[in-house]
Parts: sequence; structure tokens; C-alpha cells
Amino acid sequence: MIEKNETISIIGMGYVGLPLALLADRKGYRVIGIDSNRDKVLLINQKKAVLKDDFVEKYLPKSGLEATADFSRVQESSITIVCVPTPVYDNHIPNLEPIKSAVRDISPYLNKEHLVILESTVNPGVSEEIVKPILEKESGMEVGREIFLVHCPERINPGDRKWNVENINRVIGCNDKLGLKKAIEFYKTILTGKIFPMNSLKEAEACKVVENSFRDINIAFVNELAQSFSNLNIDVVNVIKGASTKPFGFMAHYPGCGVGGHCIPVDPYYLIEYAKKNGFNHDFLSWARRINNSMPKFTVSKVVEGLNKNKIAINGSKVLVLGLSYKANIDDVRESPSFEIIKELKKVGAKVTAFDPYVNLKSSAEDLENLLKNSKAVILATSHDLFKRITPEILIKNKVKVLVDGRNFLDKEKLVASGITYFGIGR
Ligand code: SAJ
Repeated sequence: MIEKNETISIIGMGYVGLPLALLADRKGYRVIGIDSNRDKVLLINQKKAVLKDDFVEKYLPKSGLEATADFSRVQESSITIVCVPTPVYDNHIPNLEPIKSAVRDISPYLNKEHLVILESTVNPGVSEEIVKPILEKESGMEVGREIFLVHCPERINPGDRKWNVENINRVIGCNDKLGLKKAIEFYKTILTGKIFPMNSLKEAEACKVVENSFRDINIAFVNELAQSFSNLNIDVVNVIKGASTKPFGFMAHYPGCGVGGHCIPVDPYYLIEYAKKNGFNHDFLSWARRINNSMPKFTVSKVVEGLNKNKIAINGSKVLVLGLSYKANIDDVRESPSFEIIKELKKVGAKVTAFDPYVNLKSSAEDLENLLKNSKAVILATSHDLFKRITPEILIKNKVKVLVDGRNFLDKEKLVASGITYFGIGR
């Protein structure tokens, strides 16, 4: 039986681990947050929010959470939850080093009956083929009998004000009944969301990569439509909205200048690589990744086309990129397409500047004015609410000729009527 006065240790005080630690603390557990980043540990113990997150900003100041860089503190706990990043290398091969080192670091300090939960997103097979052997070798205990290994993939949606660590439904997988039972008992004490037990570790791992691959392929579908409809003079956004009037069998996704973040453009590669090792090529998933990865180049081609229309060479022209974060109103730049756009612009000789007050906290409204001045073209790459102030008047005042709306975010009709050369993505 899981007692509320038990001690939980959580490895990785990032956008997954920190909200989870604060939730467990709020539910009465003693929580030790472990992170190898000593600066982050210091800030958390000073109750300073180390990431922009409503939940963290609300609960950290009054929490009893204790942060440390000392992995031996795991021995004070009976449940350890691993929430470390699972990135890919530049060649898209999964990088499991953070997981492997976290598991190696906790193993010597596990107690008998310890429940180890992996929340990081991984491909099917990682828990039983990589994590389990390390746990058993380094702890000297048998998984499923002396210690327990469970996978409960995180479903945090950064910036989401409705769905949070407490109310999101979760799936849980384990290869033994007792471990599954313990994990369900634990999550029931902290979640208001529903808990769905899966039949194995692999099924739970597969859920998460399937969820995010589903999103990636659907975005790729509308990104391909956007490129096709650009030639057909059809507004793809209106078509998607029209298709959405069908009350069943359709789920709207929208085209854009690229797919960023640490989930959607990354998770499919975990499945692609593991399946390849086991004799299957996910041609469809791979092609969807190629389509999404082609969007920054497609976006820059619209800048070139727009400048040509104004008889301006892109070579030597000032081009301003608005937005560096991978999605609206957050400061996360991981895998952001903005950086690919900047790279492609430089390849064709543009003089590139960028503006994102979420990323460069010192930037101000006057900076934006100065950067707009004499920019021949502007790309809106992130749909931060504050970019709604990019009006035709501001653009004309600053002699901007071309506006490429990478998120179909601005008022196309007004911009076109003002004489600005406007391109959306697929409209
Ligand atoms: N994007 C599009 N078109 C779309 C939706 C997104 O181009 O229709 C782009 C965004 O601009 C961004 C990238 O894709 O660059 C990812 O956007 P996202 O909304 O999927 O945001 P994420 O990366 O924060 O995804 C998270 C994921 N949550 C978890 O992995 C736990 C994902 O599973 C969620 O579906 C997603 O939030 C969500 O629904 O908001």
C-alpha cells in the first residue's frame, strides 16, 4: 500500500519533473528533486521559478520541495521517478545517454521494494532492454521481484492552461502485476486524471510515440497540402476550416513554417529507429518527417518570391524573423524551425535579424521598431500574441515590402489591401 507520508525522489527538474514534484508535494508526500544542474537546484531551493509554467509559478513558492544534486538521497525514498530529456542527435538517432546515466546514478541507492517509474518519452523496448539491465546490474536486485520498473509516459503540454500534470489522463505499463498495482495506487493519490493500465512496458512506451507520431503525420499532411494549394491558388486554411465542419472523422491540424519542440519532431525518430533495428522501415513516418523538415526552406522560398515581385534581390537584403520559440507564448526554442529559416536565409545571402521577447528578455518594443526599419521582408515564425501588433501601417512606415506569415497568424486581407506582398503558408 502506498502511504502518503512516503518519500518520493524525482530525477530531472525540468518541464516534466518539476511540476510533478510540486504536485506530489501538494498531495502530502515528502519530495526530493534531484538534478545534476547545481544552478537549477540552488534556484529551486530559493523558490525561484526556473521555468515559465503557471503550475510552477503558483506552487513552488509555498512548496516543501527539496532540490539537490546528490543522487545518494534516492536511498531516503521508496519511489523514484525518472523525468530526464530524451533528445535525438543531429542525425536523428535517439540519444538515450541522459536516461542511461540517470538510471546508473540511482541504482546503487534503491531500496528493497523500490518502485522505479520512467516518465521520459522512449520507444518501445527501452525500459526492458536498456533500463532494466542497468537497474539489476547496478542495484544487485531483480526487477519484478525485489524492485519494480514501470513506464508512465509524461503528457505535459507546455503553455497549456487547461491540461496540467494533475488532470491529464495517463497510461501505465509494467511487466509484472505487483509493480503495476503499486504504480496505479501511487498515481491515484496524486492525479485527478484517469489512469489506464496497459498490458506491458512496451505498450505504454508505444502509446506515447504513437500519440506524437499521429500529430506529426497530420501536420505533414496539411503542410503538403499547403505547398500544393499554393500553386492552385486555394486557401488551405479555409479548406481545413471547411473540412472541420464535418462533425466526425476529421481532426484539424494547420500548416506552418515548420514543426519544433522536444516532442513532435523527435518522438517519431525513436519509433523509426527501433523498428528499423527490428526489420521494418517506417516509410510513411519518415516521409512525414521529411515534409515537415522541408517547411523552413519552403517559407524562405516565399520570401525570395515576394522580393522578386518587388524587383528586390534577397542577396544583401535585410530580413527580420519574428519569433524564435517553437510555439506561441513560451520561451522554449528546442528544435525550433526559426533557426532553420535563419540558416536558409543566410544561404541565399540575406542579412538576417531576429526578434523574440520570450527568448531575449531584454528586447523591447523599440527594438522591434528599429529591427523593422528598412527590413525589406519580415517572416512571422512564431505566433506569439504580441505579434498581433504587426499591422500594415507599421510595416509600411518601416518600408517593409514582403510579409511571410509562417503561422497564418496575421490579417491576410488587411495586409494584401495595404499593398504589402503577403504570403501565408498555403494561403
Ligand atoms: N504545429 C503545426 N501545426 C499544428 C500543430 C502544431 O505546425 O497543427 C507545430 C507547432 O507550431 C510546433 C510543433 O508543431 O512548432 C509542435 O507543436 P505542438 O502543439 O504539438 O506542441 P508540443 O511540442 O508542446 O506538443 C505537446 C505534446 N505533448 C506531449 O508530448 C505530452 C503533444 O503530444 C500534444 O499533442 C501537443 O502538446 C498539443 O496538443 O498541444
